[in-house]
Amino acid sequence: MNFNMDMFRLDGKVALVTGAVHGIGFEIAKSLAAAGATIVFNNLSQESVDKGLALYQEAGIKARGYACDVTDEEAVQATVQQIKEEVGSIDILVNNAGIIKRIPMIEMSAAEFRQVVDVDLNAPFIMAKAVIPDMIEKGGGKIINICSMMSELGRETVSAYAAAKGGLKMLTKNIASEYGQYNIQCNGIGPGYIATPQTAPLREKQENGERHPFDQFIVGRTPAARWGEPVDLSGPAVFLASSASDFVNGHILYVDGGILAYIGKQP
Ligand code: NAP
Ligand code: GCO
Repeated sequence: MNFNMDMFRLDGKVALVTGAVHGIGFEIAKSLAAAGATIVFNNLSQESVDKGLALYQEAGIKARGYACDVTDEEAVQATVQQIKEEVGSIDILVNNAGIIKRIPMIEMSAAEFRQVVDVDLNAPFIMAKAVIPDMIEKGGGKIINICSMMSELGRETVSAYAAAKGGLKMLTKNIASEYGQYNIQCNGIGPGYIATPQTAPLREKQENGERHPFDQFIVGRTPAARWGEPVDLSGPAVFLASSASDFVNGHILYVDGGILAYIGKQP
């Protein structure tokens, strides 16, 4: 087969992007829609799903939204079945829903640690498990797990998040290993520091009007010398969702402005 640009098209594909009502998930969903996919998303409450539906409508995208907690296996199985009946079986799953708790490890309760691991690691397992049987039956599918810098690096206060995102990297490789034979590609995107509600507390202006020290730290630590924008993840997401990446499996594509390549500014 010869290469042509249509390999990046997603026409006729059903894409479920979890937690896609703002931030990274919403932008990824918009890019998959621009490439031709039918968009389905979920969020915790009907209220946030309704807000999401309004945003998609504003963006000119016909999306379907479902209230479903990604950590609830029964609810996930039922929602995936409902999507199959109402929209079609899922061709592309983007495990985007995620939370972070920034608490020094020795002050963090085991319940708080478990909650982060539940959403950021157990839920992608639950979601992938729910969609893989239909992908096998239809002869293939794409799973994209939203990993993190913290799949590779640690830092103060994010022990649970780093443990979960490191685990998600290995879950990605294992799904690729176990289901690659069925033409299922499971890859990760590792965003660098992206300006979204999740990172807003790290970018807030100081009372004296100066930039947050963490904001300055990240810009200095990033060769691109800026925070990422959700749209920086669009091209990588379309690539990994499309047949242009059919021989890419178990890979984590870091989209970080070069952070992981950089030792840091010399003193
Ligand atoms: P965000 O704006 O907070 O979006 C996360 C979404 O997930 C929210 O809509 C949230 O719902 C939803 N969610 C949380 N728990 C859920 C659950 N149990 N069931 C269903 N939905 C749930 O964060 P973001 O920055 O766009 O992050 C998206 C993903 O990228 C996350 O996995 C995050 O860890 C990862 N990431 C972010 C960055 C960054 O710099 N921003 C970098 C690397 C990786 P609510 O609206 O109700 O809160
Ligand atoms: C933090 C940040 C990060 C980012 C992201 C980096 O507190 O260090 O929230 O963890 O959200 O995941 O890739």
